[in-house]
Amino acid sequence: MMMSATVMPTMSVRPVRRAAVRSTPVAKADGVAKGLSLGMMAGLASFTLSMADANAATIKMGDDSGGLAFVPAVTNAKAGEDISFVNNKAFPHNVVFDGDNVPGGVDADAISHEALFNGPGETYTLKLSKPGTYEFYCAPHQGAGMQGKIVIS
Ligand SMILES: [Cu+2]
Repeated sequence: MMMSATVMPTMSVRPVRRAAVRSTPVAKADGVAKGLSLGMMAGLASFTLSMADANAATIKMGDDSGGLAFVPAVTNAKAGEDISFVNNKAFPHNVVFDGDNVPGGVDADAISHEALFNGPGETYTLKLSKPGTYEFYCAPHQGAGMQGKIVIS
């Protein structure tokens, strides 16, 4: 009973104070608040973008000038990270992991994408959980040396 009696007066004072502050510089105060929250949102957006970049690797199939290559030829990634092969130029391409050149116990067929990519931008995303070196090639262009490596740490 005593406590609620002491709390009541302070609670009734607060709305009065706020109203007094707002009555003079309303526009300015709102402008600052909006600017701040927009800035914070922009910061948050760029933070999440950079986080996404840090957790994904992209390998182009065909270099930008139409060369028969995976770009980059060697990709370093972390276990469990998204690794995306993106069809770029000079397709059709595919991604065949070499059973003799993947870490022991890894099923090379299961991580390969033998179906051909025929359209620009077609993407194959996989995750590799076992550390080590994974070598792959493009079957149609193996003779031309279209091959690459992923090193998982
Ligand atoms: Cu190819």
